[in-house]
Amino acid sequence: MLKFNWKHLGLAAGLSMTLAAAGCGSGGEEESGDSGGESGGSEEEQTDSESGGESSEDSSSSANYGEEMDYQITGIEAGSGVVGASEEAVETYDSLAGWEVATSSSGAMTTALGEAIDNEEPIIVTGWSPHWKFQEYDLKYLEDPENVFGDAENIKTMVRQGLEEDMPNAYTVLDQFQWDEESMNSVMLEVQNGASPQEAATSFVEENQDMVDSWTEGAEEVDGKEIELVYVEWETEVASTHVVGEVLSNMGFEVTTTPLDNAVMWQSVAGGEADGMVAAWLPLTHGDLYEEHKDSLEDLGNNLEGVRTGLVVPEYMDVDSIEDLTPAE
Ligand code: PBE
Repeated sequence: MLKFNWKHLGLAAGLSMTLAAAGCGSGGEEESGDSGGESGGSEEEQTDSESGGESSEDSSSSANYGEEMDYQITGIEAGSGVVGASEEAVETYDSLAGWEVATSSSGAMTTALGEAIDNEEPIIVTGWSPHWKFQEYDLKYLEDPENVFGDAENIKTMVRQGLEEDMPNAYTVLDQFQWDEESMNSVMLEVQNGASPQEAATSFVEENQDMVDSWTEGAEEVDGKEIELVYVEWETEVASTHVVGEVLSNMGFEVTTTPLDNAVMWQSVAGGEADGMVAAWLPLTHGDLYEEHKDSLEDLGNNLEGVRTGLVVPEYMDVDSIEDLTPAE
């Protein structure tokens, strides 16, 4: 049913919708090179290898970074909160005057990050945790003295109004669903290692029955009732949505999980086309979307505490703060 309503949502979400319809994780990089996102050319290599960790060269090497990166921050999907915050950082910090946030996809961002690290080139990405990039690479968040990216935040569950009456058992589970970073990481890691999100969710649920019991407590099984959960294809949300979906499916629900563009995800739950989502990063990352839709949604509270976003760079870069960067002009 959601499909028929997409068009009425009236958002310029064409690209993401196409990717979503293709239904595959971080695919679509080739379609998303709209405004760049590729790390700089190869001629920068020499400059950078000279700067390898010499603190005496701090100022000169950080002065070169901007130029080497073409004054571009490697972003992800255009509608994501962390891209919005990064654009605000560009407005806020004098050190980022003249910089641009190049939007692409989460998959394209991690590819660019991996390539830059292979070549020890400078790169700044719009980052967040939990994310496997921190296990895979030595990375650091740039300090954000103006607090544009906010403090640690939480991921919350939002459902459509009326869900409690229509599907009290699903409501109970969504209300009680809460886990921790380690659990989420374990599912993300399995997916990263090649399992499908469905397989990873199935084994997580099998291996964590106690946790699952605490989510389903007081909820009764149903007989094939349809429920639709929406999400965005960020690894964190792929993991949580499939785990909740698996739990509901084991209770007898016919679960559909639909990947969407961020703004469309919020709008579909607020409009009642979808039943719920477990992907709301608040108070800051999705703060605008929450403000826009909060009167039409039911907020079921945190499902994961202590997440974070910011500008992330490889450890080998001689910058610690956003203020250490140099403006383009
Ligand atoms: N993220 C992951 C999202 C929320 C979840 C940080 C990429 C965003 O920026 O909107």
